[in-house]
Amino acid sequence: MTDLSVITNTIIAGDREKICGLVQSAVDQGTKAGEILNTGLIAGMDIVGEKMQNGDMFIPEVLMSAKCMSDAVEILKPMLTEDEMSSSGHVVIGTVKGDLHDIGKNLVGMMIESSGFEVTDLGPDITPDAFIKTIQEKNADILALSALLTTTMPMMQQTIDALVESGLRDKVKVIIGGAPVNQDFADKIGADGYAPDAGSASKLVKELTA
Ligand code: B1M
Repeated sequence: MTDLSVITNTIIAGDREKICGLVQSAVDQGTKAGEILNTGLIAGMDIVGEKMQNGDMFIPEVLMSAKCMSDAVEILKPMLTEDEMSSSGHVVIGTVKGDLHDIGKNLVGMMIESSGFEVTDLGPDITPDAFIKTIQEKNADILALSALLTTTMPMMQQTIDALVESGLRDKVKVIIGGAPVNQDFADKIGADGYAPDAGSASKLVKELTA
């Protein structure tokens, strides 16, 4: 039987050359796809998230781990039963209108997806209406807003206001992040949470949907 801790450690190391071979050999030896996913891969990404939060891993390394995770999931997808594939919830993410920065937001989306959520990433420069339309279409549980400019911080407030007006505010939790925002700002605009980095964001999403 495959030692799944080797897969966990390979995810943490972000070793894209090794991960697919290890996952395939675990499958060949009869380990269930769901077990490889949860005990091997997601466990690895959880540790990556913690290390990022503690400053023990940096953005390029985290990106390698997230890419490793995507490669591995592609192998497992056809073998996962509907139950094993069922996600922990749906997250709609985007950078608010007027803001073109998307590198941090992409990382946050990848980390959340790696921890077992379905993610619809709308990209940068997203209007409140576009967020609302997608939340309705996907029946989303979480709206994740990113902003990198002090000038686009008010757009986070406007997006939450539009959500209230649409009648959807009670159905979806809102989290925010990005260099110029903090917990005080999140409280002020009525968001449900703030995360300083991608690792904390994926932890926060889990807490809010638990
Ligand atoms: Co711009 N830019 N930029 N820029 N840019 C900054 C943000 C700036 C701080 C540079 C500076 O002056 N020192 C400054 C903002 C100042 C301010 O408002 N306080 C700035 C400016 C002024 C501008 C322009 C106005 C410049 C101009 O045209 N005069 C312009 C604005 C364009 C627009 O958006 N309308 C502009 C344009 C650009 C580029 C297009 C050239 C490019 C963006 C490319 C892209 O994203 N595709 C760019 C870049 C690259 C930067 C810097 C250099 C790097 C940003 C980045 O990607 N960091 C940035 C300076 C800097 O940060 N050193 C700067 C890496 C990324 C992984 O970190 O995005 O912080 P970050 O994400 C982190 C956390 O913040 C957090 O987790 C991530 C990972 O840990 N996080 C979340 C982010 N979103 C989250 C969401 C969450 C939770 C956590 O939950 C939902």
